[in-house]
Amino acid sequence: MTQVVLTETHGKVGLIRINRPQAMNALNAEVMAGIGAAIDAFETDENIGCVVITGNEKAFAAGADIGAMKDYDYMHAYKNDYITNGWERIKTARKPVIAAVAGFALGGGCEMAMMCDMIFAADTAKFGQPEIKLGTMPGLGGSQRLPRAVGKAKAMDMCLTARMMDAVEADKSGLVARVYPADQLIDETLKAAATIAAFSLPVIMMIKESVNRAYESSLNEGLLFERRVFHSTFALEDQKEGMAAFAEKRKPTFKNR
Ligand code: CO8
Repeated sequence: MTQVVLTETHGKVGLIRINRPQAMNALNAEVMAGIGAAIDAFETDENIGCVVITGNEKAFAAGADIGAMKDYDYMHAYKNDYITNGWERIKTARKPVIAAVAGFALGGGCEMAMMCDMIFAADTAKFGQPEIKLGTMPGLGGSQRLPRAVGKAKAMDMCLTARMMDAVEADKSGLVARVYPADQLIDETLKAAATIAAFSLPVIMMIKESVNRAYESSLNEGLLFERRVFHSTFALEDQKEGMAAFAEKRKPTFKNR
């Protein structure tokens, strides 16, 4: 049987590939469980410092699997808390997760990309929340994360007209961190992930946690959180090593503690 989620490690980087090419990588419970299991494994692996999630050249993921959900009724969706259990593992990952998006990232695919800490896009990437065309709406965070990423006007436009945003517009609008020619996307994303993973793991995690606070708290609460976490870095051997190495004009050797 084909595995719908494949994993590889590249040095200190864990790579997760969604592998349902015949269905444009549409997301179903099996795919999400596979992604969850891969994240669990990379989170517990001391050697991994950053995770990348990607699809294939045609699609990151073209949404939730329409075939699987088309006959659900309200009671089924509500009672089973559809797309909750097992679908949001990325959100709770403590190591950074980068989405490397080529081709379509639509509906749940766009939402899953936005659940990651940042998106690197191929010049072929197309983002959209076209659920309205199916008589439904974003359900995995699209109506909340998209406005925070691109502003209310563009988010309304995309969710209400179902239009897609290409890589140039996504870059200009702040939805993606970087854009690369499609054939360089994975290499460049892995390179950036390796850069991150070479730093001190506790510091990586503290920075991720602090940046995420910017979305989840008031400015003052976020500033206080940042200040306290910053103070705590002075308890790290890696802070001593990083600053000593700077003073001694040498490369630091971080021990992740
Ligand atoms: N679900 C199931 N199968 C899909 C999906 C999907 N979302 N998208 C594509 N496929 C299948 C097609 O049915 C087709 O299968 P087959 O060859 O057996 O007919 C195959 O993938 C190839 O697709 P196309 O022939 O349509 O390829 P095109 O290049 O012509 O078009 C598109 C590509 C534009 C991506 C087109 O397939 C499309 O519009 N797909 C649907 C996009 C969409 O509406 N996504 C939103 C889904 S709803 C959703 O995500 C709910 C969000 C809330 C929950 C989120 C949880 C993750």
